[in-house]
Amino acid sequence: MANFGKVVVFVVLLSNAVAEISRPSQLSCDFSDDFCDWRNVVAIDQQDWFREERVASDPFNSIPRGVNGLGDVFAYVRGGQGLQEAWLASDAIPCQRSQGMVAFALWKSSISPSLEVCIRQPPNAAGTLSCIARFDGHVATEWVARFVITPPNPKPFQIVFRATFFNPFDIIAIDKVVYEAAQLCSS
Ligand SMILES: [Ca+2]
Repeated sequence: MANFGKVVVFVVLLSNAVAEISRPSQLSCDFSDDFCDWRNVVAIDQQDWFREERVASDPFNSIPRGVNGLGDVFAYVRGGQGLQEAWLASDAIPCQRSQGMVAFALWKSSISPSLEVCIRQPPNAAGTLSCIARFDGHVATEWVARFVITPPNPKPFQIVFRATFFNPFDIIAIDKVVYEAAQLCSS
């Protein structure tokens, strides 16, 4: 019975485990090789983030190149039928003693979808996100630089990019993510 209890505890821990970063730069990512310490979330949302050097739904909705031109891979997600969300979540940040910053390049293929930068706390929480910035509306059909200040946070949390779509042809892409924070706390 004691062993059975241990197995149950282990499985529960495993299913809720989120890797923890030790340096802010682990979340700085250009997506050239992989998603670094960012994870495509499944089950909670409806769409998935992928990596590609160009993507097109139709002549009006395309991301024809990365920030540094064709061949420069970025992360992107497309809409689907009806209201669709796609989350890209960081590994857990143990805590942030002072203000931090997330900077990134954004390309939104049309006006309707939005990209939010959110806090998920505690890590892997199933509930609603607490979003600190939202990028929507008019677009430049080009890569644009964006940044968000992340407030001090005394407990472990994740940063989540949440894309929200209403149109299956829309695309949102991000690249050159940089996360800076003066001090993380060791847990
Ligand atoms: Ca997903």
